[in-house]
Amino acid sequence: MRIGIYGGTFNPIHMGHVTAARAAMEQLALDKLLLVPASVPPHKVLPEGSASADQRLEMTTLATAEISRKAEVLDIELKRTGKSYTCDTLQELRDRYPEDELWLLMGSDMFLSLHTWYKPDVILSLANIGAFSRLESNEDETFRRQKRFLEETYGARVETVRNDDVIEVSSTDIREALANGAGKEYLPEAVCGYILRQGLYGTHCDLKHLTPEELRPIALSYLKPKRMPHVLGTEQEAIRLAEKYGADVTDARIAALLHDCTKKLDLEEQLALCEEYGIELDGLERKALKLLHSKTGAAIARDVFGVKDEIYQAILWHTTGKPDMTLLEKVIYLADYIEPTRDFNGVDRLRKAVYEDLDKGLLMGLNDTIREMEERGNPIHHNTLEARDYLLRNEGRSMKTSKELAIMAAKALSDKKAKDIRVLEITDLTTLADYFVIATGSSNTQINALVDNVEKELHEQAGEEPLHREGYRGGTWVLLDYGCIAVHVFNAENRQFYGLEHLWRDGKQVDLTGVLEEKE
Ligand code: DGI
Ligand code: FE
Ligand code: FE
Repeated sequence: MRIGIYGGTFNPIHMGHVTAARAAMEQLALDKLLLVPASVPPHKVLPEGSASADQRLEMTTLATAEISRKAEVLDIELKRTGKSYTCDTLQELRDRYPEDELWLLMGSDMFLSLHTWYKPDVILSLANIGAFSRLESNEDETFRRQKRFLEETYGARVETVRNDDVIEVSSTDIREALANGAGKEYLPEAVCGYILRQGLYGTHCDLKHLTPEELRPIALSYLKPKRMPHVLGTEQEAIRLAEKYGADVTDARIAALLHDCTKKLDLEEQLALCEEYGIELDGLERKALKLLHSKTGAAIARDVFGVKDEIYQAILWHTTGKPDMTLLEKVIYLADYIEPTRDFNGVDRLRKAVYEDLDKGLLMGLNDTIREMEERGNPIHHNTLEARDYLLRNEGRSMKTSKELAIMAAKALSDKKAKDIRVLEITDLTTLADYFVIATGSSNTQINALVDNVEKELHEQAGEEPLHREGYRGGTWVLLDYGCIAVHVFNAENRQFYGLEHLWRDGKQVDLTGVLEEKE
């Protein structure tokens, strides 16, 4: 592996570093780039508003989003006590990567003075050098002379990295500009957001009244770099959905930008936030890390960014959903689910459904989540189930005709091996029901199992619940009444005795051939 090592104070890391790092990765064909923030000597008094070591580490991590997925941040120099020498860092990395090529990256000033560093011979025996060149003609000559000198004196291997996109700016310039309300264009987006939210380098930002454009960099600064495309994708999808279905686009964007703002926190940190914000948790939530970030994220959105209640709720319910969701809640739940970077199996089917009918898409999304949780053996949160059941109840009723329900019931009976299944249409004969579904079970146990299965299938497929269920004559006749259909299951003797089919002989018998598999 070819590993680049790029050290610096990174106070703050800026686009000059980013373009240099990109050029090095490409021209040296690096497989990995390690960014190593340097420790600042303790005797150096830092001006007020300076970044702490942890803050520089965090900003450097955020900047990798604009460098490469192969870029990582190492805190070895920050962790070390006392003065950090490059040769020590390289030795540590050599121990960690004994088989790999190490490439120490540096700017031209550093490169031209490399022979004056502490133990240059050790440095040059441990690593090759990637020196950034600015392509100025007079520099070229000094560069070549230094390269030859290092090669001849230390047997060094030196490559020049041409940085054509060079950005001539120093961290000092940027700190000064930031204090005067400028300089943002020199910073990676999330780094800028981090500085503003932490009020570093003399910046001031009112977090409570941000437009989506102002919020975006700040929202990104809460994320791991690999999650940033997801949140940006969710914002774009939320805009499209809000426009199509008439939700407030600004609210949707703000909710989307903040919806996963606590996603990177671990269980301990999540629980600490729950404590801080007085968030009550049930048993499942206390153990399921993934269910906590929507609650803590909503709390941060309200507390830090002062979002209105509609946005708070949309973030709060974005992971599980809940019964009777608002338009904005549905938009955020689904934007999160189908945004452009999602690529799970079935995502296109779900996207199509969401743009055909928001509730149809919501039902499909909830069902997909439930199925996935079942397959993985994860417990399903009651809000997820209730969200699904609510939609089934409200949609199922208007979507399924009583005939479809009757046939669904007949199938449920047939699946459990009921005998002699009949469906009678009695719409015109009585207001009792539209259809009777009649079947025979061989024992009380089977009769109950048959009725249980009808109840289960109509619940799951149509969200229908019986108005009542009654057992007569010691369970030899059970009636399940759905209002529009009534399901009767008898034993053979009682079926004959009551003769419902005879009583309702003016009803039309529904042809079940092709609907039920013929069973003896
Ligand atoms: O935060 P994202 O990854 O963008 O998406 P999300 O907030 O919808 O979270 C998805 C995760 O949440 C997914 O890994 C499954 C989990 N989840 C969603 N509903 C339930 C659930 N986990 C359990 N145990 N039970 C649920 O009902
Ligand atoms: Fe989430
Ligand atoms: Fe998300």
